[in-house]
Order: sequence, then C-alpha cells, then structure tokens
Amino acid sequence: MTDPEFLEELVETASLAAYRAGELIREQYTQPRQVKQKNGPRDLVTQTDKAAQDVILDIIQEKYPDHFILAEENPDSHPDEDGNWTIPDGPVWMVDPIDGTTNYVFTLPMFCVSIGFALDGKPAAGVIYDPLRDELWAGAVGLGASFNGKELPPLEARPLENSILCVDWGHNPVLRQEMFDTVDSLIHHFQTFRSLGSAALGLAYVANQRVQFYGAYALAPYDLAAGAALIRAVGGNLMNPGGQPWQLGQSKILAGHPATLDAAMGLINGVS
Ligand code: 2AM
Ligand code: CA
Repeated sequence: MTDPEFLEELVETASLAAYRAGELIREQYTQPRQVKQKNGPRDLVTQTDKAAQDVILDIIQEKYPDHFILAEENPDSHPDEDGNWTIPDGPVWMVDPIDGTTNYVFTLPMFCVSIGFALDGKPAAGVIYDPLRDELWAGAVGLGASFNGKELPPLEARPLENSILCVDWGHNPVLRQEMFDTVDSLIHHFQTFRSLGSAALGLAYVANQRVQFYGAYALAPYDLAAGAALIRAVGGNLMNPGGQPWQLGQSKILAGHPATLDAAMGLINGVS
C-alpha cells in the first residue's frame, strides 16, 4: 500500500495548485478572451487554459521534479492513432486546467480544475476545484475524501427513481449516438436527468452525492483521473459500458454507487 503521508502531501500540493489556478481562471472569466479551435469547431481552448496549466505545472514540478505529467494543453499529451493512451508506470500527474472549456467560453458557469495522480497506471489521488463556487473536492484511494475540508461520507445506495442521472457527450457523432442510446435506456428509470458539460465536475458531484450516476464516452485520462480517485475514495465504482471495471486510459466511463451501477448496467445491456 502507498504511504499515506506521501498521498496526503500530494493532495496538499494538488489543492494548492488548484486554488492558485482557480484564482487566475476566476479573474479572467469575465475578461475578453481569445478562443482557438484545437481539433475542429467543437474543441476549444483559450489563453486561460494554458496560463492556468502553467501555474499548476510550476507548483507540481517544483515539489516533484521527477514525476511524469500528462496535461491537456501539452502538445505531446494525446493517444495513439487507435485512441489508446500510454500511461507510464510510477507516479503520473494528470492535469486538466479547465475541464468544461466550452462552458467557460460561453460564460456558462460550470467548469473546474482537475488534478489527478496515478501510480502504476491506477488513479490514486485527486483534487477538483470549482473556482466560481469556491468548492474543493480532495482525496485519495484508501484515505477517503473531503469537500471544502469536511470529510465525505461513503456513497449511499439509493433506488434509481430517487437518483439523478448525469451524462456528458463529446464531439464524435458515433459516440454521441451511443450516449443517446444509453440515456434512452436509463432516463425513465431515474428521477431526472442533467448534463453539466464538465466531466470532472460530474464525477465530483457523484463523490458528494449531488448526482448518483455519471457517464461519458469520449474522455481523456486527464478528464477522469482525479474524479475516479475521489469516487473510489468514497466507496463508489467505475465501469466501462461493456460491464468490466474501468481502467485509466479507457475513454468510456460509467460511475456511481456499486448498486446503482449494477442496476444501470442491466438496463443498458437489456437484461433487467
Ligand atoms: P474539456 O472541457 O477539458 O475539453 C464535455 O462533454 C466534457 O467532455 C468535458 O469534460 C470536456 O473536457 C470533455 N471532452 C470533450 N471533448 C473531449 C475530447 N476530445 N477529449 C477529451 N475530453 C473531451
Ligand atoms: Ca480542458
């Protein structure tokens, strides 16, 4: 097992980095911004994404100069031609300076800083910060998680009809249709349905039980690592739509309390 003190220190460093980046994002939120397209008109980036990433990387690199960092706005952070990510063994930070950039660009106030940490390819710790609401989730697998400094209780099992279904979708039309089909098979069984436009925030909301189920089918490891660690830290589970345990590097994720996931998987695969 990983040394708890090491993980606690990591979470402290990630929290500091998230607060500092969040301050910058908050300051620039209402200023005029330059928006560029990355891979087409649906994939946007602003100068704030890059500036916030620099703030985070400086803090991590000063404290942990020999740790590997995978960060969204680094040009070498991308999967291979088949969409597979290579995640090195050992300590790896996964940084998304603004998760929910489209919302940020449209001044729709739902986005966050996501800083995850993986050890030997497994999410071990995570910090997610919503700078507009000043809300911080922080935790590590095996140590538990907190919300604004207060310990989070383990996830509670709830019937689907008292649960909120939350999903996001990406840019690819085939994957959009796949998510549409998933929502179609689940939506009438849940109390209601939301889509936030920020995968990390959706996962953080599962961790503190604002929503009970989160799904998305086109995500990168830096969107997911922090949220996955937080959800595991409070007894939640993560699967891929095939029904196997989700692994870092896979782009499709379904997350929630294990009982919620089991019920949803049955509906998605038509066995309930
Ligand atoms: P982003 O804002 O950091 O790009 C919205 O549907 C969610 O999906 C957001 O968390 C968004 O992250 C993520 N997302 C959308 N397109 C993506 C892509 N091509 N690669 C990785 N993540 C993506
Ligand atoms: Ca981003």
